[in-house]
Amino acid sequence: MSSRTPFPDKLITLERHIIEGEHSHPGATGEFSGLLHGISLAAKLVWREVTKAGLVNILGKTDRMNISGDVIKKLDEFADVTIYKAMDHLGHLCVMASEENEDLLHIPEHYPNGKYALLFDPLDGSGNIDANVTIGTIFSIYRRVTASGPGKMEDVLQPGHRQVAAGYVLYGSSMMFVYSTGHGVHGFTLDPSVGEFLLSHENIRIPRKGTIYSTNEGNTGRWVPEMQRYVSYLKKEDPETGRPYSARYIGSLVADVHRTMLYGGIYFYAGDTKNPNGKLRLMYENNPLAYLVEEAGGASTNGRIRTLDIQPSSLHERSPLFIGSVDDVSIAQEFLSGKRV
Ligand code: AHM
Ligand code: MG
Repeated sequence: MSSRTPFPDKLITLERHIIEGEHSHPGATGEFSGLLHGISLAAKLVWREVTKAGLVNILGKTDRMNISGDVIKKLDEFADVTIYKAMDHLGHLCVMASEENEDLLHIPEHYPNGKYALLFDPLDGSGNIDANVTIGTIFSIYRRVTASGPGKMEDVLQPGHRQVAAGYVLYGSSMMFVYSTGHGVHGFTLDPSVGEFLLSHENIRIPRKGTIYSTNEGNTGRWVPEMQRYVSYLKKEDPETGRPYSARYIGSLVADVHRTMLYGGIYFYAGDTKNPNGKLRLMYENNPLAYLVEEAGGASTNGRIRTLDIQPSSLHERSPLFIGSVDDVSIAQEFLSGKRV
């Protein structure tokens, strides 16, 4: 073949990566490829709306509130419905649940039920939409525990360590699809000229210790003294680096955790005197991101136990989150438990 071939040697599309990953598992049915392909298609449709949001005035608030009491913006609603519709007929899912809906989302009766359950946060960080800041979609996949028919609550309310895949899509300066099926974390960047996600970040590994912390420090006054001592520690000169940690906070969890995974450090949203469980949702945010960060060699805890070991009791429960480099999460835990002061 000519050395001037226009086809690069190592052009790995998301689809090829998923299919090749499946082929390495004897007995794989191809359902996973179908599922992840459905999510990537939905994400491209969401991205199309996100990029033209400012132009067509799709922004603006609807009258509805979501279950957590936030006003839902139209783009959230669009993402929510688009993902549901892209996935409801594939035959791989028995049930879905979304951060924007109080109850389970069932598969329409005229479509078959499959063996997986999908949970998603359709548009994380949506408070940032108007400022053109990176937002994203987060997803989490479980194998059903009930035998057949429409999925039930127990298919969804499983601890995070039972996830069989998780990922997120970033709508930022470029669009990225990051996922894991338990064999490393892989990132793909959309080439808009051909409409394909191309492998750009193979086997992401989070540094063992970082130099950045990411949190909404405006909440300091509501934190317990252990938390306040921890953040004072982060601001002291680190003898190893000769400087304190740097603070970075986008306010889109998905983007803050993406940066943390690439550069190392820690993201946290602690509980406080007003909201003892913090703000983030275990099933739609903490669990999928904890699964990915652990797969990348990092750690995640609620301050007491590993995020992925929390037994959920309701769809929309909130939980504190400390996530990132292994050493940084363990230092945080030492402060929270009072071992370090
Ligand atoms: P949401 O946008 O899906 O409602 O998610 C909650 C968001 C996270 O993306 C982000 O980390 C957090 O809320 C920011 O909260 P705060 O404004 O309190 O810092
Ligand atoms: Mg969110």
